[in-house]
Amino acid sequence: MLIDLIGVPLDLGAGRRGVDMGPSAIRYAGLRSQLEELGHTVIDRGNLTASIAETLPVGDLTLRYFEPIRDTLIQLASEVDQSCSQGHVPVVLGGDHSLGLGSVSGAAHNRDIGVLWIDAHGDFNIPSTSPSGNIHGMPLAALCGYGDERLIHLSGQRLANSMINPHRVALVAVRDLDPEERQLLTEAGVQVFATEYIDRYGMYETMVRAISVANQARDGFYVSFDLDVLDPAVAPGVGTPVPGGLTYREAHLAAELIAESGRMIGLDIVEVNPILDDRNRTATVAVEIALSTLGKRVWHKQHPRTAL
Ligand code: Z70
Ligand code: MN
Ligand code: MN
Ligand code: MN
Repeated sequence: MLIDLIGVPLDLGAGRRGVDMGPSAIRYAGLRSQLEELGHTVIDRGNLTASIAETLPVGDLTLRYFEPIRDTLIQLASEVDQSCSQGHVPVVLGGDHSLGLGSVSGAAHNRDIGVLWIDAHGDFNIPSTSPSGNIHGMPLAALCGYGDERLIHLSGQRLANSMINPHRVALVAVRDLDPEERQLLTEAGVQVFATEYIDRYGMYETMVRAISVANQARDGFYVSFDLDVLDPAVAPGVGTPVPGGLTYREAHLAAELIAESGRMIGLDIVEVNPILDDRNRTATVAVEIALSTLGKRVWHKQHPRTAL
């Protein structure tokens, strides 16, 4: 595969500083060299430009830092669109999860794609339901056409053909939803595989079903992976740790099944916060998971598939 790394040093969408350093931490953990060892060709496109919180007014408190976020997301959508058009696989290094609105919009531009959103949170708020006004709690809603018009039509014309069908969206391992966010997810028809689903059916069945939802789209699916989906014991370096997260092995199994589908068209790795991390452990796990989604296996690639 030809893989484009795109760094997005953005933290304006989060409630605290630090995830702007995520791209450096992930590169430092050896992403490029390990992808090359797997046999991929890697082009590191460097970092996009993002503004610094201390230099800016917050703006509208129900949509904090909207304008500088929009400027970065428009660049990102264009880079991801280009990467996909060349037949490459974009791997976006975050950065806060507001960037998912840019990356997925770019991947969906004139393409019919599903989305696997792997996250402790729903990221399905709109300004009137958000408890924080933080845009990283809103990107999935905006991708599905819910929320502030300025988010939905990020740059007017350019992203007009980028809407995601919520019936092709699977939310995996979610365990922290705001009350009205829950209602909105139901209304939209997003398939929610909460942690209790994983406890009942196991990670294998959960992922087979989640992938089959996202895979209904003609052109494959995009994977947006928020590191806070992992248990805080495995990934301490995130802004909003939530107990009861995925184990190291569940996360790797999810990634291996994604790779096995052969249908992933792009990947986000977001919300790594080096300030809160323990000796770059979270970035290191992020790299390991990225490698598994891109084909790394411990042993033989063939496993008999359980009928579901
Ligand atoms: C809450 C909100 C969120 C990540 C926190 C939290 C959203 N639902 N997302 N941390 N990664 O403010 O909308
Ligand atoms: Mn998120
Ligand atoms: Mn999250
Ligand atoms: Mn519906």
